[in-house]
Amino acid sequence: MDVGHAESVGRAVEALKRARAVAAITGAGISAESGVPTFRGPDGLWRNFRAEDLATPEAFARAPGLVWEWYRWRRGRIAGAQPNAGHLVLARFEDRWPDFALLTQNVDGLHRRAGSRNVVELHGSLWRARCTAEPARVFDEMQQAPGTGDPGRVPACPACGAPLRPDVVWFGEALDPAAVARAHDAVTSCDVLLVVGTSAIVYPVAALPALARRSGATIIEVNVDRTPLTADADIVLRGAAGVVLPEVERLL
Ligand code: BJW
Repeated sequence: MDVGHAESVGRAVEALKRARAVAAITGAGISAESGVPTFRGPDGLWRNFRAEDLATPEAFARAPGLVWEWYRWRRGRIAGAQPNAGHLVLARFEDRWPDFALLTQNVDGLHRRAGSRNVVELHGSLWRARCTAEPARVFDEMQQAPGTGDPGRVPACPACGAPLRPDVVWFGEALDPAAVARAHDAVTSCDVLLVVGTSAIVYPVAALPALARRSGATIIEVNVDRTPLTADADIVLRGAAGVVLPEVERLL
């Protein structure tokens, strides 16, 4: 460990030891070490697929079969993935801080599989489908909605027959207001906000660290690269989440 990094880890540990309330925002980078592709960056999904063709309501209206195929392919990759050391540390943080809030942009479900219970899935979940005619009709884990795993099929709502769609948030769509309200509560009431493995460019989540900072929180960024947040973070821990988070936990 280089001296600068060791010093930053030490500062992060001190801030966390003093904190009464802690929250974390995570992005695709935390699942990268589990083998789940990120969106941006050299091997990111958006290098091979266009967001406009797959992750917008217009794309689904144009080609629902293609969009379902893409989500089935991603579910296949994620089904074989395991939570990594980074997910596990954040799951254990719930025991250390009873109000620990985990705000994730990820739709892969790996935080829950790692044991986190207080998870706000701000961009939805790959493992749920919902009715396009009645959005309140959500089918958990695909079990209650037959056909969501069948290749080449646009599954139908078992209640009304309308097409089902993945229960995720696409570009141009509003996030669930209840989830956003929980995220706002968490970032405005925490003493420390960890921002882990996100490019910090997709709104409205990208606005949360600034809100936390205005509310007095210390911002700790964990990322392998610089992001637009880096300059405004109080402490930057440069490295892989699955390495850095266990380093921090060991010293707590
Ligand atoms: C590691 C690592 C390791 C790698 N360890 N680190 C204001 C300003 C500008 C634009 C907008 C704005 N408000 C809204 C917009 C438009 C848009 C937006 O933000 N666009 C930007 C791109 C500019 N936002 C929206 O459209 C949102 N909706 C909205 O605002 O609605 C308003 C509205 C109100 C009322 C009515 C109607 C509308 C919705 C955004 C939805 C995003 N959806 C996606 C797809 C989800 C479903 C799916 O998975 O298929 O969410 S896009 C994609 O990006 C996905 C992610 O959750 C999200 C963020 O990506 P993330 O997690 O940061 O991943 P990467 O790949 O970008 O970064 C990985 C990072 O990890 C990198 O930094 C690496 O360095 C790092 N890393 N390995 C640590 N081992």
